Amino acid sequence: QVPTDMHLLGVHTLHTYLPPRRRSAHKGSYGHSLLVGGAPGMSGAIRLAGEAALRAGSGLVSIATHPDHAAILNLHRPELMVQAVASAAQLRPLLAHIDALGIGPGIAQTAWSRALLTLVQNTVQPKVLDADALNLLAQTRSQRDDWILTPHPGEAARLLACTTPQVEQDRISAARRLQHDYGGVIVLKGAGTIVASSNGVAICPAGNPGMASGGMGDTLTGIITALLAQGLTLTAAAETGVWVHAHAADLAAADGERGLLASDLITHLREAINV
Ligand code: NPW
Ligand code: AMP
Ligand code: MG
Repeated sequence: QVPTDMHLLGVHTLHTYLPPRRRSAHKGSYGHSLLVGGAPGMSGAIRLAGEAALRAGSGLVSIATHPDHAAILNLHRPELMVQAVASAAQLRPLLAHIDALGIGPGIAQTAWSRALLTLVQNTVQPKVLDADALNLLAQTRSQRDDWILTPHPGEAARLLACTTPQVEQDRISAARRLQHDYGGVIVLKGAGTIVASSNGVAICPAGNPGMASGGMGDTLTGIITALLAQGLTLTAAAETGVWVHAHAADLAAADGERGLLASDLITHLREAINV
């Protein structure tokens, strides 16, 4: 028997939470997303997050990234705005003009990323923390009600100070414990992604093992950030983003699961979010 506080995600999730575009809409109607990340060697992660945010319907998308590669980050995707940030002081002015932010893809664990996270985690906008932002959070263990954390089982284990097999053994309990310990909304990724909020738990039946390739989680960060920027609540953005991400991957897997790339998911995102 399914507990009363549990439900499945599906196309109804998208239709419930994401209204059709108004005829009089303009780009300001759909929010400005900021994606923060991309240490040297991992610029692709934040680029994928930014592209996914564009395809998930954010009116504007900015990326704040390491100065080493900022100048080339929007190559072949000129809709992306890119700012080089060498320090938290250079990131601060960008925060005045955005509606939601996502931090973590490819950000690594350095003095630079620590400083950016410290600034960003205290902003008023709703936010998504992923990847090494979560590994940094595991060291400070703070709690907020305005963030979505998107750990894969390895990151969840670090946040809970346990092992990955312990997380995988009872994924629902692990997601609930993360929500209890860190607040906000938790997206515990993997086959059958779980979204846990203080209102209950949702499970995503969509998605496929073609998604077991680098960069897939980075695109999810971009999608959920874009939905927050469009004004969805934390739970609505997390549930809708998880389903749309998995559905786009299922559309992309029509050509085969083996060799499926995060870029292929992005190619199908527009179709997935307009069903
Ligand atoms: P294992 O191997 O099974 O024991 P890490 P990362 C576990 C960036 N990227 N079920 C797994 O455990 C990211 O944004 C950049 C079970 C493994 O030990 C990050 O910033 C790219 N276990 C950074 O790289 C493309 C699972 O977690 C550990 C699991 C590091 O991210 C790639 C791996 O996690 C990448 O996105 C599952 N479903 N999933 C780019 N193009 O720039 C994961 N694990 O050590 O946190 O490293 O996730 O690769
Ligand atoms: P990350 O490990 O951060 O790159 O995230 C991987 C993404 O791919 C998450 O959204 C996972 O839920 C998804 N994913 C990975 N493997 C599978 C799988 N076997 N079935 C469904 N989704 C998966
Ligand atoms: Mg990841």
